[in-house]
Amino acid sequence: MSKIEAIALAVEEGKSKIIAGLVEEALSEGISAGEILNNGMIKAMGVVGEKFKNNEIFVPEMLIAARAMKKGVEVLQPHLSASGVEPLGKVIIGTVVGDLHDIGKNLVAMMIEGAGFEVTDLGVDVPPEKFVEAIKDNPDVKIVALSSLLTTTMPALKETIDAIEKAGLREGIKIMVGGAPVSQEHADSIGADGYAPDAASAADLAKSLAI
Ligand code: B1M
Repeated sequence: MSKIEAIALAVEEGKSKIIAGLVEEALSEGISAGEILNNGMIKAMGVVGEKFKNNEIFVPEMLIAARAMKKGVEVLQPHLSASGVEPLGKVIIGTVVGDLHDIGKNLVAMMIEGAGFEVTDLGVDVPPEKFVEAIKDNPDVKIVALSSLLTTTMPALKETIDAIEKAGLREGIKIMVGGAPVSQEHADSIGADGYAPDAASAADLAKSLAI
C-alpha cells in the first residue's frame, strides 16, 4: 500500500493516533502537501460521505473520520499556508448558521491566509448578525467568505448577504461563497461576488476580488 493510500485509509477509519505520523512520513518522503491533502485526505472524506449516504456508516463514524482528518491537516497547515508576502487585506470567514461542517472552511481559510490575507475565522453555525458585527468591528475588511455544506443551509448564504446589505455594509465589500452544494449559478442568484469550488481556487478568487 502506498503512503497516500495509507493516509486515505487512516482518515476513512478515523485513526487519529497514527495519521499525524503518516503525514509527516509522507512529507519527509517528498510527497507534496497538496497531494497528501487532495489524493489522500479529501478523497477519503469523499468515500466517507458515500458510505454515509448508503447507510454503511453513521454520524459517529463520520465524526471520527473528521477528527482524523483534522489531525492530519494540523501537520499540513504550515506547508499549505506558508507565504511570506505582505497582507493583501482582511478576510472574514465562517460557516453559515445551522451548519457545523468546518473542515472545508478551515482549508479555505488556510489557503487564503497562505495567499497573503489576514483572516478572521468566525467558526461554524455563524448567524448573519455575527457576520454583520464582525464587519462593523473590522471596517477595513475586503472580503467576507461564506461556507455552506448542507442543502438545508444554502438559504443562509442569501440571508447573510441580505443582512450585510440591510446593515448598509455591502458597499466596498466582496462576498464569496462555496461549499459542496453551492454552484456558480447559485452564487449568481443570491448576489454573491464570487464562487470557488475548492480551497485552492478560493485563494485565487480572493486575490482577484481584492484588486
Ligand atoms: Co455531514 N454531511 N452531516 N458531517 N458530512 C455531508 C456534507 C453529506 C454530503 C454526507 C452525505 O450524505 N453524503 C450530507 C449533506 C447532504 C446535503 O445536504 N445534500 C451531510 C449530512 C446530511 C449531515 C447531517 C445532517 C447528518 C445527520 O445528523 N443526520 C449532519 C448535519 C450537522 C450540521 O451541520 N448541522 C452532519 C454532520 C457531520 C459531522 C459533524 C459528523 C461531520 C463534520 C465534522 C466537521 O466538519 N468538523 C460531517 C462530515 C465529516 C461530512 C462529510 C463526510 C465530509 C465533509 C468534509 O469535511 N469534506 C460530508 C460528505 C462529503 O463531503 N463527501 C458530509 C472534506 C472537505 C475538504 O470538503 O467541506 O466540501 P468540503 O470543502 C471543500 C469545498 O466544498 C470547498 O473547498 C473545500 C476544500 O477544497 N469549500 C469552499 C468549502 N467551503 C468553501 C468556501 C468558499 C469556497 C470553497 O468560499 C467562501
